[in-house]
Amino acid sequence: LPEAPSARPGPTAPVLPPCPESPPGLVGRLLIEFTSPMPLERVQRENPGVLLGGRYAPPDCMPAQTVAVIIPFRHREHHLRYWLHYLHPILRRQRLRYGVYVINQHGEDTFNRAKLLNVGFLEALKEDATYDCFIFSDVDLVPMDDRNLYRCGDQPRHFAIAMDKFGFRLPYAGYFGGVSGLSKAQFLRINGFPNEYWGWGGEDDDIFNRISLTGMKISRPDIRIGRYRMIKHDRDKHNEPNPQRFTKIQNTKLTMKRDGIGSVRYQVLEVSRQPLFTNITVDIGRPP
Ligand code: UDH
Repeated sequence: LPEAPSARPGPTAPVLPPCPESPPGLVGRLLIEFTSPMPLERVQRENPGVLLGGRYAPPDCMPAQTVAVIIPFRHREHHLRYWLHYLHPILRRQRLRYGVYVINQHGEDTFNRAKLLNVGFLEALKEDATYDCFIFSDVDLVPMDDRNLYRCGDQPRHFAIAMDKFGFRLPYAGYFGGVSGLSKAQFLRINGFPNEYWGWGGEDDDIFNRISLTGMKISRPDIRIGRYRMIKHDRDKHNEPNPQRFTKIQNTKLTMKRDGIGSVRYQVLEVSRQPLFTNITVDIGRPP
């Protein structure tokens, strides 16, 4: 494999000033719609500054963090095109140094979102050990406001707090689904995410429990800024609601010690650097 572009200046590059705390040039509320088809060629043409593998760094300043955006994925190419179309320009305006990783579950066994996110954390770090902030985003969620900054803070962050499908409100106080962000240290402190939630549901509540049990608190944007559009879709095959989820989330305190980033087993089948993202196809096994 050719060396990954690091989106970092080389040794001879001039020293850049630190990026400002609030990025200038944000536009605020955005018009997001999913009606016209979105060819990848167009997205590529409109994002010439994005390097192979979906890497980007602002040309004129040095960001404080390096952000890996991790997307759990299977058979959602059409959603991914919209996501790339909307997110790359937003992340660029936010003056982030970032890379986009699509973690593609191989085969047709039951989907496992949280395990894919664990894989993304480890594989992104293998590619660039300087990643210190991880944003975990579903492929079908697009922020409606670019002031919702995709970066990490002193507490784990929940970004998708006002989704259209929930009437632009949190569905419940402990909701941590959709789009979230943890620094490397925060992620390791909770032993990463659970690997044992197969099928739909519960894994986000388990992550919420892990955060609370380690004494951290969720940080959230203003409700007017944390708005999201979700691309409408039917339930996927092989991601049926997991009937075990209700009992499993009662036991996070016991399970989080043995099940997490320290115990994840998988096999990477392919890493391919596309113009707008890095695709990692992985065999994560199947439920016991
Ligand atoms: N995902 C895939 N492929 C799959 C399943 C899930 O890529 O086959 C990823 C994708 O990033 C998705 C995320 O996992 O955004 C979460 O899965 P989801 O979109 O199925 O979860 P959500 O709660 O929807 O958004 C549940 C089914 C809703 C059906 C509603 C019918 N009106």
